[in-house]
Amino acid sequence: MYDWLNALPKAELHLHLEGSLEPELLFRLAERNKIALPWDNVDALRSAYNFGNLQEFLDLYYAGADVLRTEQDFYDLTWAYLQKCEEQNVVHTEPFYDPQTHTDRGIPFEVAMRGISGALADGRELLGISSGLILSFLRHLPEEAAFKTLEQAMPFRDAFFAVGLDSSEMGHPPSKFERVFAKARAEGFLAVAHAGEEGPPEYIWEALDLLKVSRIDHGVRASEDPKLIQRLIDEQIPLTVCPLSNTKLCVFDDMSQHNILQMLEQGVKVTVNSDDPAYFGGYVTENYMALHESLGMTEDQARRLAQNSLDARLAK
Ligand code: ES4
Ligand code: ZN
Repeated sequence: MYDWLNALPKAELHLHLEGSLEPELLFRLAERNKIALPWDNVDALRSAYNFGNLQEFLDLYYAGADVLRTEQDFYDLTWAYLQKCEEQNVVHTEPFYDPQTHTDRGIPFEVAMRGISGALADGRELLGISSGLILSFLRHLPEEAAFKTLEQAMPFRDAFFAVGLDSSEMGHPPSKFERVFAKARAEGFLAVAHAGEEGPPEYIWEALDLLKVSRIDHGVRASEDPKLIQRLIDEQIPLTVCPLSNTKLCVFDDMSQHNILQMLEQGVKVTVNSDDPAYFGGYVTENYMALHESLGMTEDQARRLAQNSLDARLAK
């Protein structure tokens, strides 16, 4: 089944580039940049990948991202991810990156930008993988900081097709970013947002009604609200679901509890994605495989999920 799932042509629509930083590359970049790490080796770092919730993961994710310093580092990170895409027949990808994670530690906006965009361009040319980049705002920071980030992006307007919203969800509802999303949409960006991962269904309503998103990232808590589920079905609003992420971050106690196949059968446009594959134990094929093993996902269901991912692409 693994090989069959791997061979399915698919799109990945929920992937944080900083979350694809494998421990081996993290150590190599630390050495290249002469950065002392708090972990003795790759295994010690991997054994820290045990999370009770989203925030515990984010603390490690931001610490790991500190090894990314030069344009070449961002290129290498993105290129390693694209090679995985090629291996797993991901024919199209729409990755996020968080500019603030880097500008806030003194890395100029354009350093990360150029490294990432350069690798995506090479991915198009050399691997035939189409892509579009999503500029994602950190929601634990003030809206003012998101405005500043949008401003910094304007000289590179064409490098992005959408804005997104990620990081700590609880206490940081989409409404906090209504104005900056309005400005981004006025500039021609599409919008997506993480909502309903740890946060309540109300955050999904807000993302739809206030941020006017074209897609919801995660959205698994929608199933608590039948009216919301009906709207997602009626409007065919895609959800970018990340099964291994949800179990690693204890959104579901066990994969056997995951609701993605129930939502698929209800007619919700759900897709399968890896989120932060270096931290959550697998790339997109491993996520499909986990659904097969724990929920008995059939070949027909896998085909529909993969087709949904291709249908839900937003980048040209
Ligand atoms: C994230 Cl899993 C998840 N949720 C919210 N923000 C994130 N940033 C990176 N991974
Ligand atoms: Zn995410």
